[in-house]
Amino acid sequence: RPRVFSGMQPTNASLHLGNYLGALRQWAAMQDHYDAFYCVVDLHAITAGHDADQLRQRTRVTAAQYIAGGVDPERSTLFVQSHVPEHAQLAWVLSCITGFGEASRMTQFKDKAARQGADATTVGLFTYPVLQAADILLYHADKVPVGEDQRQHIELTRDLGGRFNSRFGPTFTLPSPYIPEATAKIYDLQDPTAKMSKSVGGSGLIELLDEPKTIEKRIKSAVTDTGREIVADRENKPGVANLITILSAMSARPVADIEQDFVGRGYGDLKKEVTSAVMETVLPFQQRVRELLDDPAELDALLARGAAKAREVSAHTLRQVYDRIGFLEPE
Ligand code: AQP
Repeated sequence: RPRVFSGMQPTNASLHLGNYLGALRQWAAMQDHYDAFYCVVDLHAITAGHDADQLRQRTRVTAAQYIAGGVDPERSTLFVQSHVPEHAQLAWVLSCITGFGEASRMTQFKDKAARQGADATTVGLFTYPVLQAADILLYHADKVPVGEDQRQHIELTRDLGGRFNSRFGPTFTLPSPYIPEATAKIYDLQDPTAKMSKSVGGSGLIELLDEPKTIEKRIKSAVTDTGREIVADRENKPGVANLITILSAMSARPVADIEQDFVGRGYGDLKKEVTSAVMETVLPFQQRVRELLDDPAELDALLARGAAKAREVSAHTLRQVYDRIGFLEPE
């Protein structure tokens, strides 16, 4: 079976609707057809400042959300990145074949660094995409389900994998991004021209573990426009288009049907339907996360089993890489 790899950072207490629609939901759907590896990328989560106790807690909460979102730890390999040392080890090797200029062109780094300021920006944030390339290449992943914002990083992963292969001999599979167009980018409800984002936060964010009341309030106060028409016009009506995208994805109804349904109705109605569609997923999701967190020992045991499975692949890949580049095998 072809392989799939993806991961998310445990940087917040909750995943948001963009993470769910852009990534997690695809992960769950792909388990049936792929040999799937899903990782809580905690090494990535320390690139922009963090609190240790919070990280411990958020790593478990993120893993619990993967499961609540449909990842089945029996069918997929679900693990925590720092439990598998080969990620950091391969990242070092790849960083030695990455051009400084090449890494400097990563737009996500440029955006985040601009937000943080030069003194607060770490070298870890700069080399983040190289670590991400290592995550993916270690498992010989064919496909990487992500949102649109990750396309450039997957391109870099292919470049680095290809470069290594041509310098040292065929070693890595070159992955392709898997980015279904409809949910490639969910926008901020307050600024529907910007992607919904954990690090930007604010009231335009729908967090899956938020109080249902808060979620309802945020959808109610989503920015629309002064017009009346309910059409998915990204260019002229980005707020309305975003709400339609969310409704369509959450209720599995085609956009055209929704537009048809809302002819002559108002934005208030649209927001009500978005709210109930979101709640239908979010309420059982929250319940499942609570159950999983009630038994952290069981969750930790499950993650340990996942890490052991992941290492069966990653240790083999790293050994091959070390051999190809001329590191002596230890006695
Ligand atoms: N708004 C979005 N629409 C669709 N997909 C999205 N993703 C993130 N935001 C949207 C996808 O979710 C996964 C999260 O990966 P990550 O934890 O590495 O975080 P990220 O890509 O950096 O995006 P976040 O979660 O909003 O955090 P910020 O903006 O703070 O960095 C990825 O597959 C991503 O594409």
